[in-house]
Amino acid sequence: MVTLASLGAVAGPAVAGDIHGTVRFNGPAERLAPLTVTKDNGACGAALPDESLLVVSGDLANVVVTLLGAPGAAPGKVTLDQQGCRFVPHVQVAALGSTLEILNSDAVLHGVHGWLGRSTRFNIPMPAKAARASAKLDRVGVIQVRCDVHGWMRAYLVVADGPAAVSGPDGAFTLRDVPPGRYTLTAWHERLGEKTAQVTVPAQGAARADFTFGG
Ligand SMILES: [Cu+2]
Repeated sequence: MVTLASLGAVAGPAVAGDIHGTVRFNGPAERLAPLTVTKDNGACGAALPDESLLVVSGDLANVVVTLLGAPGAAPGKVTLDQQGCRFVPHVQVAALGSTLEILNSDAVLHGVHGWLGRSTRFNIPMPAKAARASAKLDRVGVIQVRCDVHGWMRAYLVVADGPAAVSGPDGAFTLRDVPPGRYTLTAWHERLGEKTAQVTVPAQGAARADFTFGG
């Protein structure tokens, strides 16, 4: 199948630039109550942090920024671990065609269930500490990962057919090696939804795109 990504790879852009940006949250961030642990307290503790909105000094983490119409990273391997009855990392991106490796660092049973919309992409019981499993990420979209044993556990895995990045604790992200051109960027957050921005990557040098959610 001919895709934009494969065409880009064949043509080989003469030059490419990085897109840098920052994601901000405007206004006071909601103070989230800890998640109550309702079972397996020996391994999971009494409460866990709610990671669904991470704002530090106005910078918003865990926003996934994607771009269409340019080649992304080659498929590789991404890892989702379970540590203290949390998924680690909470949000990540993967190139289309990558393999997801799932680990269980806990000594309790987890049931790792990946949903793309209403359809199950993988559903893997992981009973033992250091159990390993894998799944192929062969469809684009946001996979919500839940644990069928522990209802508070959530992670998000964004499978992208193009450049993609996640904002860090400082709100910063970088999309690397984007060929010159005009693009639409999409920024997605699990609670705050989507925003788009136009960006032009010049023939020489880097481009900038900033997002603001909330307020
Ligand atoms: Cu679990």
